[in-house]
Amino acid sequence: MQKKKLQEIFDRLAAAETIIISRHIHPDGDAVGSSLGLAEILRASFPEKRIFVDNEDFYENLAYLGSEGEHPTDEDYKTATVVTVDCATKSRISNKRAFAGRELIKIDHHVNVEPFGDLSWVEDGRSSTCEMIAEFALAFPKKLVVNQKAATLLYAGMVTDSGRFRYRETSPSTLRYAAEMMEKGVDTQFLYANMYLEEPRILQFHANITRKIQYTQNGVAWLYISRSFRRHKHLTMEEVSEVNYLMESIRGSLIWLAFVECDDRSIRVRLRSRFAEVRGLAEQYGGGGHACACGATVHSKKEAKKLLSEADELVKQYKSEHSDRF
Ligand SMILES: [Mn+2]
Repeated sequence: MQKKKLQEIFDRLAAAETIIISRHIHPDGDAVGSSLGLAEILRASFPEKRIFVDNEDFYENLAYLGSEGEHPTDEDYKTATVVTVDCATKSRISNKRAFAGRELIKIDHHVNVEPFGDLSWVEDGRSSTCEMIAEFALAFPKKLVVNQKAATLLYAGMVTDSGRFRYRETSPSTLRYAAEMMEKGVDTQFLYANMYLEEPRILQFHANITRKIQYTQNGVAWLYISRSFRRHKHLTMEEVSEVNYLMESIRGSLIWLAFVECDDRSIRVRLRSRFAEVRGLAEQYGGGGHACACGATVHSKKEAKKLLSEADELVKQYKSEHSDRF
């Protein structure tokens, strides 16, 4: 079944003259790694094809992974096979022209809440889309070339989306594919220096904000970052959105949330958890994602409070049923 799917994808890509790759908006390491990584594999394997990566937003904080290069014209789309990677829904594709191609292939590891495309390979249990792209490439060793650059991009996405191989979706094959990428000469020291080193001003922000972590009765840890605070401290949305990781190792806090006020005053909620799943909760607030890492949006502090109390209820319930697990 799996083999047949990979073969089908390979056949369509091998037959295409032009291939255009897009990913989700507000990209993370997996979105950038899988889009640029797949493009690099296809360029190295099929030098005669025209391969583009086409998205409408950029990624300052991931610029070290490289840029997309030249973008396709409307004319290019007419004969193109479009591939979307790491993107669950149409509205999250960072490309309004994604459906202007001849056909569309969806490759993703989020829950398939909105199936789309002429062909799709979606497995929500996988730790990253990069892992799937690695599997795809390694399935055709005689035909697909994974060079050092492609391996570095895919490895970057595997490391970031799996929380350095800690999250529950990390499987034996995740590690095998990561090892295969390392064999191709990934410069892990360069990658980690870019992924995990902080500017002193960000460290200062983390120190300040850590003091402001609050807890609900049953241990949901949460932070609220207002628009004025963000502006006053000259922080970008991306910089403040990363505060979740400050709360991820608090004993007893099985769910942790960051509320971040956007410029339009809507409030972005980033939900993370261990053991107790939060995706259902995110979905109630127009969001989604993975079982233990997802996002949603609320429109008032009152609604934020409601979400918080529902998260608290989830922790309470989980703790009452699994007193041996945390
Ligand atoms: Mn991903």
